[in-house]
Amino acid sequence: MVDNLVECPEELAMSPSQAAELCTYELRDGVAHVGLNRPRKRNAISDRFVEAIAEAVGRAEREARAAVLFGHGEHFCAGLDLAEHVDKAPMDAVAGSRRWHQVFDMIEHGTIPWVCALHGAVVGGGLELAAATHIRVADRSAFFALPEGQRGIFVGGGGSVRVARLMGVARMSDLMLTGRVASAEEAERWNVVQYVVDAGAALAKAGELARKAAANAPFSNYAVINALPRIQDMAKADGLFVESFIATFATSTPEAVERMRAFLDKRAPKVGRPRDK
Ligand code: 1HE
Repeated sequence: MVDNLVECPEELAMSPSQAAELCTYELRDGVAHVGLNRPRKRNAISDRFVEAIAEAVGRAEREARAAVLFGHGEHFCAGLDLAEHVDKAPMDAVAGSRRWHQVFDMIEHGTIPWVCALHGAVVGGGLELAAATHIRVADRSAFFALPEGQRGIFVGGGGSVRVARLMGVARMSDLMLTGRVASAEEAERWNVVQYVVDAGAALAKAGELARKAAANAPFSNYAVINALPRIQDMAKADGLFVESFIATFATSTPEAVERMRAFLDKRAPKVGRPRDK
């Protein structure tokens, strides 16, 4: 699934309890709930924290049909752990960035959909992490920034690809050049989040959305999170060609046949109008 996966360096290997301290994990109704758990440092992501995220993501992939990612404490995530990063040699910094890419790729192009619940700071690498998930819910306390320019660094967790695709290069350049901080409402208008809810309500909403996604056919979900973004990278004719093959394969699966029959036999619900939901 993940290209060129590099093993976790030995010095970063953690016991399950050490990883659990940094990332909480709970399986509810087939949905994994992964909580960033370093609130005293505003969930700033250190090398060990990246490995804890990798471990939780791997477990969710094995056990769940969908997952929710959220932050414990007052903020979703303050991005890269600057205290650790400040002393890094260039080769360690590049290896760290590449490891973020691998772990975030496990989320973006894995086998299950991820819904992110955002509140407080969604900053730098925190925004890059959120951008690797498939659906983002922000509560009204959430604020979005890319202060890399102010810190003298650059995005290194996939932001130049994922965040730029969500909000566009012009908006991303503005955030990075001027230190602009966006509200939850702006983030929704900019295509960064798909839902804005009242303060404190993001986790419940994310859980509700994840349960809906978990009820889909796993192959359909797999195609949405793996084929759809790849097709955007293709030429139009290539994308249409690939789409036909995926659609044909999906149609031939026993689960699709049963799901279509269930609708025809009136055993499955109709599509409701927006106000019915
Ligand atoms: C940190 C970090 C961090 C907090 N690395 N230690 N990210 C940033 O540039 C964001 C920097 N953080 C902030 O602007 C603020 O901390 C927040 C707006 C997120 C939260 O403010 P607040 O008032 O709730 O918390 P605080 O008092 O600033 O921070 C509490 C502690 O967390 C404090 O440590 P303490 O020892 O004084 O208690 C902070 O130093 C610590 N802390 N954020 C390390 N980021 C792969 S490339 C990605 C590149 C980036 O992500 S660049 C963006 C980095």
